Amino acid sequence: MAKKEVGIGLIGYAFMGKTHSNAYRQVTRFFDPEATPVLRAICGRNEENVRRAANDFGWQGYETDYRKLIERDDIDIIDVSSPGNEHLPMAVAAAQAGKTVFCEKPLGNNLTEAKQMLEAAESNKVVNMVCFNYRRVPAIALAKKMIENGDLGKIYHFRARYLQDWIADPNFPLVWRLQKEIAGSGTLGDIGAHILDLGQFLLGSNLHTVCGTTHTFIKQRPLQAASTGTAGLAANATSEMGEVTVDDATAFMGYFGNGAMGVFEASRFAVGRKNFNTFEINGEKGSVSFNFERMNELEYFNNEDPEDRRGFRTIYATEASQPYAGAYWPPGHIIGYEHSFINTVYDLLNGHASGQSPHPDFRAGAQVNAALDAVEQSSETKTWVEIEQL
Ligand code: SOE
Repeated sequence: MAKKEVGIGLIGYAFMGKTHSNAYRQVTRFFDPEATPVLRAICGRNEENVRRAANDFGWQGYETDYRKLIERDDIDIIDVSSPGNEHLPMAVAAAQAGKTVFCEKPLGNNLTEAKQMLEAAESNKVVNMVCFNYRRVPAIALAKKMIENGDLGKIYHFRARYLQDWIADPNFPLVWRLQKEIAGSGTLGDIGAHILDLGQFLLGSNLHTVCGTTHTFIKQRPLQAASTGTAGLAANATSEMGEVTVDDATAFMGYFGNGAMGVFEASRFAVGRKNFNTFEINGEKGSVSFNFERMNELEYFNNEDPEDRRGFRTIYATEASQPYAGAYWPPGHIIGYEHSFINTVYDLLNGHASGQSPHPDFRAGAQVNAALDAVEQSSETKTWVEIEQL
């Protein structure tokens, strides 16, 4: 029987707009979700750009006002993939209109905003989900399954580093991700949020206390030229300078509710590291280690192997018996970055059809915001900070 069609309205047409568009287009080629997405309209303020995006990414049409998009009766899911300062009004309006809301990370630009979004989603009883796409990388989902299965036993350490280098050049322009009023924070909220979320997801426990620092290496940068393209992270510079108002790098440590120690580092100044999203988890029975730049592999050490055979082994997360992997190619025929979004959208569509919010819901997203705010507070006060538990 044909599945029920569900109308999608996507706000944002840059990097994330492109990854999400591709996911809605591809999902039914690999999965059989309980609702079939129809790409009704993509939304952005610049009409020329959004018209081009609608055409390039395969949308039926476009809107230039998000309120109009949300009002449309043929749209059931509102996808907020705009810069952070717009998440709050858009997600709240979508929830008030009774739509399923799917929002890019971090949920809010701070905890106060995230709480308002959580309240709107819960009081209007709408399905809600935050796009922390790395949760659905098959190797990471496999690590989660192994931890839940008790394969690592009691967890002692979660150690994560998310390193990039795309702003290491001091002449790289002042794009929106470097402006506090738009992005909320810098590396902390952009990529630190991912490793925080992964720690809380994989350990099944929230960070409770934190001590950390944030740092800005380059305080002035050339302003961005209007000629800059819309997809990806590249941008052109002008000769005029402006102030960088967010952090370039952060490091923090803390304790999870289950007693495990967490150590986190995120930087966009790690030259040579492109999307080096890594973690290692050590438990009483074994360890797992992951690096996104080799995203189809999970390193596993089993401390219960015979002593003379012990060592880290590489598991290829491409077996049909492993999470999500069976939807794609035969074992060993690897997948890429875009598939993490396809897997996420698959779960979103099933969540919409069943009325159950898939993980991570707005509560989990707001919990990440609570930890991000606590890191900033710790950096300012040079003290340990208790993280509010939602
Ligand atoms: C830029 O740092 C960025 O695109 C992030 O915004 C994404 O969330 C991350 O997955 C890749 O890098």
